Amino acid sequence: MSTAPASARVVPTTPFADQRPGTSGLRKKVPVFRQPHYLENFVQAVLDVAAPPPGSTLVVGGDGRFLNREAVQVILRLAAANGVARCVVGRGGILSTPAASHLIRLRGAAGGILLSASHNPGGPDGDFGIKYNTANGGPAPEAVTEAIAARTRALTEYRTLDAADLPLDADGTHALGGMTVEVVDPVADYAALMESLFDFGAIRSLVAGGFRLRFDAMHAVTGPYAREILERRLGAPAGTVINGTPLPDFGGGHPDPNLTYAHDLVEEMFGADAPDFGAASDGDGDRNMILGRRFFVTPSDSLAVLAANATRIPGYARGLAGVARSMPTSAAVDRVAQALGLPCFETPTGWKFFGNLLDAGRITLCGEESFGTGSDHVREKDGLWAVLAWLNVLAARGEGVEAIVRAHWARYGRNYYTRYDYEGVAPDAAHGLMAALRARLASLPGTALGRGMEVAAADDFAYHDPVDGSASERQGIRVLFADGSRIVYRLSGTGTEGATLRVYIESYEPDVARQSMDAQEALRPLVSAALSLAEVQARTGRSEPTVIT
Ligand code: VG1
Ligand code: CO
Repeated sequence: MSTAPASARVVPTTPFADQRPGTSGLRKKVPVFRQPHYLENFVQAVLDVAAPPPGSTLVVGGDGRFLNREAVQVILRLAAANGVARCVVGRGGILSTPAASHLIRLRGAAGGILLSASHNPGGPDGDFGIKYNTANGGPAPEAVTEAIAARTRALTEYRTLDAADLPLDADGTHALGGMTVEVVDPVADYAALMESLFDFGAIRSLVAGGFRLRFDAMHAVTGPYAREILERRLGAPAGTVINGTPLPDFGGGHPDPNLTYAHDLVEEMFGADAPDFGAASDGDGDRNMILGRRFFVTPSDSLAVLAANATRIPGYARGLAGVARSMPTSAAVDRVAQALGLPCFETPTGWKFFGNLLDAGRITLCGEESFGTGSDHVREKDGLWAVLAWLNVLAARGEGVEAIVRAHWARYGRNYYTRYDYEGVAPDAAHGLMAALRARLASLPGTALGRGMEVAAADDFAYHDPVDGSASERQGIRVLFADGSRIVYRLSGTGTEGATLRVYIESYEPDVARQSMDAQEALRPLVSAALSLAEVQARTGRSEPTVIT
């Protein structure tokens, strides 16, 4: 145990007006975070609001992006000066978001401070982010993030220590002022949790039998996790994990697992000698993309397929308590819930809204259309968990990805789905578009947006948490049609430049003979109705979206 000389110090500061957490914590450009006192202010606000009781532990770690290392040292000094008893830190300051969530729960920590801007690019001009998770391992609920935002605007000083940086690249224990800092293997506990949920023997046999898989870690945090689990524990050949070395700038790419950004993987999976299964994860390891040979599984379908097949996985063999999806996520999982007689909840966008339902044991699986899938094993979405769940189902059923999804559609119907993102829109234009839609909501029911497209209902989604009764209003505009088709409009809460408008479009197709269309083709009339209803081109000046998923 080494002892760093340390003396506490109170630093006067002026509050920052722009430290309001969004969908998933505070996300800003790196130069914003590098302003003097900026990070310290936010961390002090978190510590003031969290007020960890005497003797408590905090978990600290991040996805390894630019500024991660420096930020961890700053957080440790503030935690020590604020009387935190112990900090558990991933070696090298690294923890994937789901691994951090697990560690908080495993150690009975009061909470955790997670450093990531998820799928946003990193580097000196890229994005950085910081998020507070509570004792359940999940993102702080809205009441807490609101209190943190209020505190950031009121702070006039923060407490830190004058102490040298701690050596975080080897496991071990250090003293920092009166606090103990424990540096741990970021992978071991998480890998053990995965092994407790899934049939590793069956997956090992599948792989040994010649089933070929590829995992793209996108130079982000999951590289070491995937190598340990897929290559070492499940016996996949070396090289199964590509882009497996985490880099502070993710190799210059967007660590975003979708068809646009995971290009190395997509090229291989849609190429001549494609493996049987492909997957990718994002910057902090909580997202996942699942591919079969020349076949893309939408995240909404992935959730539905996993719900329908959950009892084939040892960790879920006793069945599911219920399921949940975020509002813009397709209703594919609702059909499964209906067939299985399971409760199904519709929550606002963002994982924090699943926390109460998971804690109360009302749901077991949940997911979002934005490549997020997870369960009650942690309180974050979990990219590698989803990959292992799929591998377990594939091993148990002995069928391929495409065959399983097509059989699923044949039984439950297919929800065609797409999302249009307009990034970097002038904020006034984006807010104006939403305001104009809101103003028309009452007059929409009964109007036809095109042939056979009569609006059945329209609203601005409001959520009433069935566990604690809290209300979240204005969570996105829904335009609903009698045949189950939907259009949803909302503004992103994770962007760092201008506003991002998201338009989500879905239709339902029960007829097997009509389930093999290209999704863009199938949704064309609904997409054009959605864009003209909101006057997207006139209001944003954009004739094309930035990204289509
Ligand atoms: C986006 C997604 C949302 C997800 C959030 C955080 O939010 O739409 O579903 O929960 O990112 O994901 P928004 O507000 O930009 O639409 V990530 O992997 O932070 O952690
Ligand atoms: Co993420």
